[in-house]
This record gives sequence, structure tokens and C-alpha cells, in this order.
Amino acid sequence: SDDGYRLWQRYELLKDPQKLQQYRQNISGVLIQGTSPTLTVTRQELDMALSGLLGQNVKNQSEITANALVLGTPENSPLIKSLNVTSKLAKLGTEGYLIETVAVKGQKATVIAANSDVGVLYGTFQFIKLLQTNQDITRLSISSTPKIHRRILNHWDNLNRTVERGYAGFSIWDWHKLPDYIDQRYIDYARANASIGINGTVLTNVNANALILTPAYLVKVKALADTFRPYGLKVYLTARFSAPVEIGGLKTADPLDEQVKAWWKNKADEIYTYVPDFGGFLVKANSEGQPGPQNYGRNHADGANMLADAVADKGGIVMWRAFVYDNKVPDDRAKQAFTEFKPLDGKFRKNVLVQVKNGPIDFQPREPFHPLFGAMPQTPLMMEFQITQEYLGQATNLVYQAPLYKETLDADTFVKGAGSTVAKVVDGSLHQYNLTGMAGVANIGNDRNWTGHLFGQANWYCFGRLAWDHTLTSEKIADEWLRMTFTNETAFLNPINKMMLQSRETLVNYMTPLGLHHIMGYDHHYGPGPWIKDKKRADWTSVYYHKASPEGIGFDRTATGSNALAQYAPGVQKLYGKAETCPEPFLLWFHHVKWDFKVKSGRTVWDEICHRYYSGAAMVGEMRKTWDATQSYVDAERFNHVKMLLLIQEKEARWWRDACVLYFQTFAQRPIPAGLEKPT
Ligand code: GCW
Repeated sequence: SDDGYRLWQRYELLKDPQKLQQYRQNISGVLIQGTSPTLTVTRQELDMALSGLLGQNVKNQSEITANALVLGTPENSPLIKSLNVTSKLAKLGTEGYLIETVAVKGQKATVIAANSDVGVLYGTFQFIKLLQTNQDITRLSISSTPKIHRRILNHWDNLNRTVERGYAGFSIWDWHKLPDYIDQRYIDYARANASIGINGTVLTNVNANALILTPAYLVKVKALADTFRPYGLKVYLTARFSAPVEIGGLKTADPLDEQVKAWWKNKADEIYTYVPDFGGFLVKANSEGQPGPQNYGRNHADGANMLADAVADKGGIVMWRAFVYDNKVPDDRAKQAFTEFKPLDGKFRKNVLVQVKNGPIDFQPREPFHPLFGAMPQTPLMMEFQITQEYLGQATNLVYQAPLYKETLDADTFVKGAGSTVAKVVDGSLHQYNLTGMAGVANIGNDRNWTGHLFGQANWYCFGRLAWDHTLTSEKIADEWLRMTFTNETAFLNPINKMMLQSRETLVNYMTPLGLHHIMGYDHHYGPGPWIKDKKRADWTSVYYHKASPEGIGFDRTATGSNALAQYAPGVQKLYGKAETCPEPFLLWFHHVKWDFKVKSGRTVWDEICHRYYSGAAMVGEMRKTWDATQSYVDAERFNHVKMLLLIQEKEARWWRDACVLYFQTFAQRPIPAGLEKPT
């Protein structure tokens, strides 16, 4: 059966006869000098890939011959050291690699070289990708180095194997059978991550359980860390702030208390005895009921620094989340993180990153970038994207998220003049951060295909690729993924790539057009619920966000409203400040406008809302047709899987359309524009 388990690492015999011949000719043998665990898995991966893709075993050799593939580092390979690549390597850092066609002792060879073994592994995956995507390999000159240091998946996985906001089955961590049973999935997970440059994984939910820090679990964490290590994948854990009380027997978790500090230091030391290269802690504190330093009258820096000190001597880091809000704070929820964190700039230890969601509310289909980006020049800010589709139709909707990630990364903060993009904040180039990071909340579970929706794999894939190089285009990344996942046939690639690129805008149109946000069903966030109100928390309810009334709709975040806009640099304020000139995607995010307000199309905002809902739902119908036309290029199992899900997506898009149009109509009191089909 072909259920998608192999992700983009399918390694099937290549179909293009010319390319096959070229590859067979140019890869006559493999020469790896060095025997580290990383080089061993590199060799295994090459064996698997070459025998599968080329349909023949490529021999391992110890002497150079014509058309050999030579892999290694100057340190472990005298051959690599003797080549003329050392000056190039010097610029590539620890994880970068180069792939070059060179002459080695008079013989033409392909070299994959790096400064570290894991760099060689990354280069090997890139080389395998060249074959999978049918590239010419006769004259290669490629080099690549990651723009961001910490490229990390965040699993919101609980110890009972449920996954918060997970839609692909249960957690892949089988705590019950660990540490003795090493599921093949752990290895395949590490391979997949290494193939896209992901170098860290937080195993546990940010809504944390302190038990993960106890020996019974640490021995299991060690087993996972040992499995992942050859692939360059570091393990991190979430730290429950009240752990000293819950598992340590202390009376307090006050970060300034000496006993508490000592407890965490000992705990960190203990963790390092299990996992000597433990990455550090991710912490959600004083948000949505989680404990934190504010319970003791301390601030986020006090909390983060206490934990940072506990791991500093071992090279550990703390990723302290800025996703904080409290409905007891009467202010606009979009403002709270900035209000709490901005004054703390410069107060954090050197090994702390503040991890900020891409937008100021919560992983909506579209949000403006978070105002903290650019506002904390002395504090490395780490990007947090959500790969799992909590608010994006979960695992029944096909939504390719690279355009969403890129939109945030390419957004201009204007903090050092035009061109001060969010990407430059995150990669450290704008404020010279010495630590940089990007996190993605994983969409992985124990479903056979890992991500529930097959196209969810593309979101895992594009997150890794963008964390490595945020200048890649969404189209290029989709092209790579489609070729490796399905086929190199252009008659398949062209329409499906286009469908992927449009999918996010389509979803925005049928869910939250024109800057609407957080109008999903209460708590589960599945399906429409713009009518939600009167719950205990105003900031969890839709009416708080859309503010529809008989005269108009939208959240005024200018000076006449919550003034959240003032948290951005003047350049951004200028861009979004006036309803008449505000880019339409953010109109109702920043402005409350009358129902008859005219938008760029010449329609009233009411008519435009209707048009968006209708065209969004109609686009899903187009997606179905596009997919149906590709049947001959895709195996039956995966074809039908996507086909059935697209049918569900179309129903859901209509559900969104009808629910939202009819609900908002109760305020607008205007007809649905002529020409649009009646809601069914
Ligand atoms: O998106 C919201 C989710 C919560 C989540 C929280 C967070 C882990 O609805 O389930 O909790 O954000 O990011 O902390």
C-alpha cells in the first residue's frame, strides 16, 4: 500500500531514462572516510537512496576512482583536506556544506564536504534531493549554510499520548515502551527532520507536566536523544514552572528563592547526566492559567534567567514564550505580550531567546506580524509558527502554509528604516543577535502518513526549508516537495503547485476575509462560530474580535480604538493607519468600518465580505477539479485520500460561507449581492 509513510523520502526507481543514465555514470562508488555515528547513518541513507533511485547498488570504496562520490570533513578525511575547498568551507560554519564537481588525483569526482559530520549529512540529503528532483549533476557547485541556528519542532505532546491541537492521531512518543523499544518511527522522524535541516525537537507540550523531569521519564528521553543524535537533532523539554513544588517538595517556585534556584540547577545537572547535549528548556508561563514568575510578583526575565543560569554552564538555552495574555487585563489581547515584554529588553541572560508567535493574537489564517519583532534589539527573538492547522481547518483542509510564513518573514518592521524585515530580526542580522531560532508547532502524530492530511507533510517540509533559508520562495519549496512526494511530471507539477500556492488565500477568503479573525468554533476552533459570546473569557469569544453591529464591522486598533497600532514603528502605523489606505487583507484587523464603506473593488465592505466567502468556497470546487485531473500521476491510495479530503473541505468551506454570511447579515441588514448563489 502507498499510504504516505515515506514522506518525501520515497527513493523509487527514477523514471527519466536520460537522467538515470547520467546519475549511474556519475556515481560509480562512494568514498567516506570516517566512521562516526553521523557518517554511518549518512552512508546508510546513501545506500538506501542510491539503490532505490538508481536501481543498483553503488559500492563502497576506499580509493579514489573516476566518478566517485567523496564525502567528509577536512578533519576526518585526508582526501577532502587535500582538495582545494578549505577556504570555501571556512565560510560555511558548522552546519553548512558544499557539493562540487572536482578533480581528485586527476579523476573527476563529486565532493560533499562540510566542517562537521552533520554538515556532511545535510549535504548528502541535498545531493539525494538533486536526484529525486531530476537535476543535472554533471557540473555541480553548490554551497549552503543555514541562516538561523536553532530550527526546532515544538511538539504539544502530552505524556498520555494525546496531542494538544494535534489532528494526526496520537503522539509518536510511545512513553510506555520506551526506553527499551526504539520504534522505527523515531529513526524515520530523525531522517525526515535532518533532510530539511531541522536540528532540534521539544518533545513535550508547553502546557507542561512536571513528571517529564523525573528519572522515570528522563531515561526515556535519553533513549530518544540517543536515537536522534546521529542525525544532528537535539532534544529539548518544556519546563513546568511549578515543578519545584510539584515534584521537588518545595513550598514555592519563586525564581528568586535560593532553594528554588538550587533545585533547578540540580535538576538541570541531572538531565545532563542522561542527555549530555540536552538543548534546554521551552517555557510557557503566566499564560492561559500556566504557573509562572508572576505568581510570586516576579517578571518574565526573573523566571527565564533563573532557568537560564541552571543550564548555562552546559551550553543550554531557554526559550521563553511571549504568548501571554489574561482576560483579567481589560486591554486588547493583541497588545498584552508587547506590554509585558518590551520593558524587559536587555534584562535577559545571553542564553535566553524570547519565542514570539508570528502574529499578536493566535495563529490565525492571517495576522499582521507581531509588534515585538523589531522592538527588542537587545533580546534575541525566536519565531514561532504553527505547522499544525489549529485554526486552518485542522487536518481536513489542504492549506500550504509557506505563503503564510513568508508573508510574516517578509513583512517590514521599519524599525531601522525600510527593509527591516521580520526575517532580518529573526536571523539576527538586524540587531546582531548571537542566538537565533525558529520554532514550528508540529503537525505530526502516529497516523500512517504522519500528518493526517498528506499535504500537511508539505507544511512540515516548508517549515524546515524556511528555517534553513527564509529567502526560498514558496513556489520553489512546493516544487521540491511535489517532485519528491509524487512525480517529476510537469503536467502534474504545474497545476498542483499553483493549487498549493493559492490554497492559503482561498482559506482566508472562506474563513476570515479582509482581516477578520478568531471567529472559529469555541475552544476546539473547528468550523465557524462568529456568534460566540457570553463565555467567561471575552478574549476567547468571536464577538470580541469582529465587533459587528448594525452600523459596521471590524476591530478599531487605531488611536480611536485600542491603539494596538501604536506598538509598531511609524512606518507601519502609516501603512495601516487609515481605513481608506490600509491594505485590504488587514482592513478589519485595524479598523471598524461602516457596512457601506467602499473597498478597492468599488464594492461596499458588506458586498465584499459576501464576495470573498463565496469565491473562497467556489475555489475549493476548483481545487477538486484540479486534483481530479491528476489521477493518472498518483497511486490510487494517495489519490483517493486527497480526493475525499477535498470533498470534506468543500463542505466545510460552504459551511463557513453560509454561517458567516448569514450571521453578519443579521447586523448588516442588506441583501446578499446579486449574482452570488443563495446559501444552501
Ligand atoms: O493556540 C492556542 C491554543 C492552545 C495552546 C496555546 C499556546 C498549548 O489554542 O491550545 O496551548 O495557544 O500556544 O500556548
